[in-house]
Parts: sequence; C-alpha cells; structure tokens
Amino acid sequence: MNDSLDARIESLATLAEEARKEFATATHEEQLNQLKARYLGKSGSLKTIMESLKELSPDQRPILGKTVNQTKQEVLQALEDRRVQIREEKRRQELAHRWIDLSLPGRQRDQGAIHPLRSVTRELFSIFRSLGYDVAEGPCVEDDFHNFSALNFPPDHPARDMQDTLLLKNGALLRTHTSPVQIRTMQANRPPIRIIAPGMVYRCDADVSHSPMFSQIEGLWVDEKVSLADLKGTLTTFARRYYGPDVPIRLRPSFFPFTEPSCEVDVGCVFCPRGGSCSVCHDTGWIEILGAGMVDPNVFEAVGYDPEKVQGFAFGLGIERVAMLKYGINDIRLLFENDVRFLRQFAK
Ligand code: FA5
Repeated sequence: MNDSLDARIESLATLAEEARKEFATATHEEQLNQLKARYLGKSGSLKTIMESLKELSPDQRPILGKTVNQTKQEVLQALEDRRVQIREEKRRQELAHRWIDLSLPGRQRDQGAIHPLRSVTRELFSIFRSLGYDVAEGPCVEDDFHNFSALNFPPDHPARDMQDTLLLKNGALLRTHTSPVQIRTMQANRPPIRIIAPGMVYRCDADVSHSPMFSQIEGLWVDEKVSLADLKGTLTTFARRYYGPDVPIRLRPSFFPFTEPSCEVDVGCVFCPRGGSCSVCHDTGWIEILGAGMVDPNVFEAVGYDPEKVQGFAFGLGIERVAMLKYGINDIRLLFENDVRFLRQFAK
C-alpha cells in the first residue's frame, strides 16, 4: 500500500518538474494558458492523480491530498512567474522598437471658455441681484393666455403681429417674449414682487440684428408704490453700470399692450462708420436694447390683483443686443454659429 502512496507522491514531483520545464519553453501567454489546462484543468494530470485518492487507505488519503495541494500551488506559482517574465520580455521588445523624441515641443490643449452670451447673462444677473431682484423662470412652450391675453393683447389685435409668432400644432406656441413669466409669477405670489426672468424666446424674424431664437431677461417690480421715476432710475443705473458712465442712453416713448406708459431704451451705436452707412443701427446712431413701462391695470386684473392697490414696472431686454454692443459684434448670427475662431476671442 505504502508503495502506491510513494509512487503517487513521486509522480507529483515529476509532474511539477515537467510543468516547470514546459513553462520555461513557452514564449506566449496563450501557450501558458494551454499548459495550465493540461496540468491543472478539469481533465489535467493533477486531477487524474487526485481522483486516484479513493484507491488509497483512509490514513493515506490526507497525506496524498496535502501533497496534491502543495504541488498545485507550486505549479501555479511557476506558471505566474513565467507569465510575468513573458510580459516583461514583450514590453522590452516593444520599447526597443519605439523611441521618444524628448526635444519635441508639448501639445497644447484647447481650453474651453465661457460663451459671451453666458458671461453677459452672469453680469446682468449680478447687477440686478445687487438691486434686490430674485430669479424666476417659465416654460418656452406657452399658451395664448400667458403669452398674449393676460398681457392685454386683445384677440385678433394687430399688436399680436408685432411679435411674429411660431405656432405649434396643438394650439400652443413658442413664447415670443419672457413677459409670460410676469403673469406666472404674479399668479403664484402676492406683492411685493421683484424678479428678473431669463430665457429663450422665438420669433419669425432674421437679419444682422434679429435672430429667430434669442434670449431675453424680463424684469418686474410690483409693490404698493412704484413709480415711473423708479423705472427710469433702475434702467439708467443698469445701463451706466454695464456700459460705463459715458455711454449715451436714451428713453424713447413706445407702445406695448401690457404697459402704460411704455418706453424703449436705446444705447449709442458703437458700429457707425464715419461717413458710411451702418447696417446695424440703420444710420440712426442708436441701438434698442430693451422695452419697458408701467404695468397696465388690465394685466393686474388678469392675475387677480387690485390695480387700485398695487403699482409696478416691467422691462424686457435682449441679451444678444446687449452683448453685441458690449463687444462690438456687428452680426447677431455670430453668437449662434459656434465658430471657434470667433469664440476664442472671448476666452480669458
Ligand atoms: C418685448 O419683447 C417686450 N416683452 C419687452 C417688454 C417687457 C416691454 C416688459 C415692456 C415691459 P420687444 O419685442 O421690443 O419687446 O423685444 C425686447 C428686446 O428684445 C428688444 O429691445 C431687443 O433688444 C430684443 N429683440 C427683439 N427682437 C429680437 C430679435 N429678433 N433678435 C434679437 N433680439 C431681439
């Protein structure tokens, strides 16, 4: 019986020795994997010896079992050692065929930058925040009530054509201005209200200073006593802070169905060529940046406020126009084309 145990232990030693020799001749990892299957796999040599365990006496079985496990560990270790050697050898060969020119200049990475419209919006936010305004938002897909009726646009009134509306199939529309946010904010809150509402707006309109999709910031201040002088003071403060004290600004009477009286604010044109004709301001010398006025009593009634008790002003400015004047951009389309040669100029 002992002979049989000794013979098996010896064949384990022989197996380990053979495996080591064969591992040493392997030059690729795939070869190693095949050898691993041959020695340690389900129908490998070690498994065959292990299966013969049942032929031994009960006191011999643990001895052989232990030796089989030790042999398995040794073979596995030899296999992994060889695997490391093969990988190192492969890497050495690769490096020998590759060389690095350390004198080459480094590659410059392109750096992202804030889009001019975003940085203008941030600056405007910070001015109005410092004047005590909160930020409110509303949806881009609007209904007739919020975009027109509640803002005192009578049905079929030509004033609706002032803002060439893009209608959707289900009777909804793409908001033509941020003024509907005034309505939504007043419906959801009681005065005092002092908000700015930024957002995209859409109109069937396109030339060098008009885009079919552009952004506005709406402003609204409603309280018991708010006057036209407050409106003028707010808009002048904003324009002087943003463009500097020397930029010419003018308030011009205008018309909006939702404000009475109404005005528009123009800033002196920075594009006018001397003696030539200006395609941006059409030789008027002024560029309109916003519309404003005192909230019409009909609007207060539409949102359930008592016009005898509250007063307010509102304004809506075009962010692209503000950016064009600030940076001397003479075509609004440049702001949407994402041409990196243009945008790179604003990277700080
Ligand atoms: C309005 O949209 C009003 N809702 C503004 C308002 C709000 C008035 C509150 C009174 C009280 P208007 O259509 O004029 O008004 O547009 C306001 C500003 O948006 C303009 O002064 C201009 O700066 C900008 N703007 C208008 N149309 C375009 C366009 N197609 N592309 C780029 N900017 C535009």
